[in-house]
Formats: sequence, structure tokens, C-alpha cells
Amino acid sequence: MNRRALITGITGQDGAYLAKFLLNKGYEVYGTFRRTSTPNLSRLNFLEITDRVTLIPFDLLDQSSIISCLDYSKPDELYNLAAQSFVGASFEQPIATGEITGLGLTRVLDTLKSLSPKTRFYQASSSEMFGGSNKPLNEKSHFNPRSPYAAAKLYSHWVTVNYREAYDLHASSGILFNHESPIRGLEFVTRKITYNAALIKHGYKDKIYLGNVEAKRDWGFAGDYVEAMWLMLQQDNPDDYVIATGNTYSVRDFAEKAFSYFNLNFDDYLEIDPRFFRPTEVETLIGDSSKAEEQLGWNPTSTSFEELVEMMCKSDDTLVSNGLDSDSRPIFNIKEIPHFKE
Ligand code: NAP
Ligand code: F7E
Repeated sequence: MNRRALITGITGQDGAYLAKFLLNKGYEVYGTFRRTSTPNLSRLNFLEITDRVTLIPFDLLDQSSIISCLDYSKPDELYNLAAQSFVGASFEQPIATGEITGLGLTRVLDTLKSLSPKTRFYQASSSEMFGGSNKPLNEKSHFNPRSPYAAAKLYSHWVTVNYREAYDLHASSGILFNHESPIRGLEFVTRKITYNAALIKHGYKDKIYLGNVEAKRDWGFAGDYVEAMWLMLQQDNPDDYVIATGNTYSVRDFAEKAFSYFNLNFDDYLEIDPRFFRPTEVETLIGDSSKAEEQLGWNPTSTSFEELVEMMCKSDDTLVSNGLDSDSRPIFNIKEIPHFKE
């Protein structure tokens, strides 16, 4: 019989890539979506897998939906990817972020403990929990969360560790550094850059508005990182793993490369906009994934930085040159939603 996987947040970037990866491995894939007026299936459509997964309504704020979802799907493996995942928004909605990204995990894990304690569990933890460093960070590094998002992720990381130790659950925490792709959300800086560069190239816009372009991140490709999630759940014992490339680049580096893909000079189009700065910033992140390399056999450098930038630019060039927005709908009104600041 096929193994069953349940992915919370299948409509997000990682959920969609993980679903495709697991389908290719022969899994029966269940995934959760939110009952909004228009559920967001654009990423599943982009990867052409919408009809191959079973979608279940679910909200991390709603315990009864979590119970029904687990009861219906009866998964061998559960990947908890759902979250309010945007650091910038967590300063504007700190309470919702705590409820969803922090407490939401406890609702899922506590339901799992009661209903399905043999299910293997993956928690999507984040390099944001470290708060930044110029030195490569690993599983033993000090945590110093610098946003409500990071604090919520750190809480859910420790609850995952606690449930593993207290109730013997096969619960692993993947501490993933930034990973991007052509289906990255438009508010994240990499996709904002590649999509806006394409809009500028094709005459829809003439400026890009950014915040701290000196911030540095360890950027990998999401398609490579979902394999690490799966590998964690194939181990005899659950554990915590850092997943990163070991290289760091500034937002400016990323933007210069992206604009040069379109034969444009980044500085000719850049407007620094204070509304995109954060009250507390994580200046530099770089990860050391030696443990994952040694114990999981995971390769951190499958897709290089240059290949990642090019892949995203190429995809956005195709979309925009066909007159399509990031959800493959016709471009008719380009709006930017800046952070709200008093
Ligand atoms: P994403 O694209 O923002 O996807 C988040 C998913 O969570 C979406 O499917 C979203 O559903 C769902 N969601 C949001 N609020 C929810 C709620 N109240 N109840 C149920 N589902 C809800 O994020 P991602 O980049 O794929 O990241 C996946 C996970 O990894 C997240 O937990 C993120 O915090 C974490 N992470 C990401 C990175 C990274 O670089 N990408 C690095 C480290 C950790 P809708 O489609 O309805 O909005
Ligand atoms: O910001 C700077 C910004 O929003 C990266 C999430 O997936 O990775 C992601 O969090 C950097 C920051 O990602 C703009 O200040 C400058 O220093 O793309 P981002 P993030 O905050 O690193 C971690 C690992 C996660 O866990 C999260 O879920 O870029 N930056 N100008 C900007 N950022 C944005 N968004 N927009 C700007 O205009």
C-alpha cells in the first residue's frame, strides 16, 4: 500500500514542492487549504499537481478542523508547513502570528499525540530563530529571535522538541535557511525583485521600492530543500537539522544579478523606501548544514545562487511577457502594499 502524507500548508511554496516530490515517490498526498472566499491553488496549478492531491479544509486556529483532518487522512507522515510565514507582517500582526505560527503547532502536535502517535512529524522551523550572525550557524548555535515571527517559530520548535522527549513522538524540526523559487510569495524580497525586474523590462513599471538592501541571506532553492524534510522522517530517530547552502549574499547582490538578467542596471531603478525596513532586522544569516550532510546524505549545493536567480527571472519573464501576473491572471492593475507604519 502507498504511504500517506499529510502536508499542512500545501498551497504555499514549500507545500507545493513537497507534494510534487512525494507524489513522485509514490505517496498518496493529502494537503490542507484554508476556506477563504477564493482558495489559493495557483502554486499547485503551476506545478500541475492540483488533481493529484486530496485537499482538506483546515485552519491552524480551529482545533476541530485539525482533528477532522487527521481523522480523515490517517497519515504515516505529517509535514507541518502551514504558518503566517512573512516576517514583515509579523510586526503588524504579532498576535495572529503567535496564534497561527506558534500555538497552531501545539494544536497540531497535541492532536497527533492523542489520535495518531505513530505518525512521523516534521516541523518547519526557521533560521530566523537565530537572529543573525556573520559566522555559520548550526544546531548548537544560540537562538535570539528578532521578530514576533521568529519568537513564534522558536516557541513551536521547543514544543516539538518537548513532545519528542515527553511523549516519544517521532517529531523532527528542520531549521531551514531561506529558500526561494519561481513560486515564492511576491512579498518576499527575492520574488519581489525578479517579478518587478520583469515588469520594468516589459514596460509595466519604472521603479522598484525596497528596504534594507544590505541584509544578507543564505538562499537556496525550495525544490532542493523539501528533500531534506522527507529525509528527516526516514531516519530511525527524530532530530533537529539545519538546512542551508553555506553561502551568503546581500539583497543588493541578488538584485544586481536579477536586473542584469534583463540587461538592466539595478541602481537606475532602485528607490529605498523606509516603509520596507523592519523595527528589528536580521542583518546576516549563513548556515552550516554539516549534520544534515553527514546523517541524511543531503547535498546543500544542488542549485547554485546564480542558477536560482536565473530560474526565477526566466519564469517571471515568461509570465510577464505573456501579460500574466504572479498568479497567472491577466495583468491589469499593479498594486504594491507597503507595510503599515504609524
Ligand atoms: P508560504 O508560501 O507562506 O505558505 C504558508 C502556508 O501556510 C500556505 O499554504 C498558507 O495558506 C498556510 N496558512 C497560513 N495561515 C494558515 C492558517 N491559519 N491555517 C492553515 N494554514 C495556514 O510559506 P513557505 O515559504 O512555503 O514556508 C513553509 C513553512 O516553512 C512555513 O511554516 C515557513 O514559516 C517555514 N519556513 C520557510 C522558509 C523559507 O525560506 N521559505 C524558511 C524557514 C522556514 P494560504 O495559501 O491560504 O495562505
Ligand atoms: O526578507 C530585506 C529584509 O522577507 C529578506 C521567510 O520565508 O526566510 C524568510 O524570511 C531580507 C530581510 O525573507 C525588502 O529586511 C529589503 O532582511 O525575503 P524576506 P526573511 O525575512 O528572511 C525565513 C528563513 C523564514 O523563515 C520566513 O518564513 O530582505 N528586504 N527590502 C526586504 N524584504 C522584503 N520582504 N521586502 C523588501 O522590500
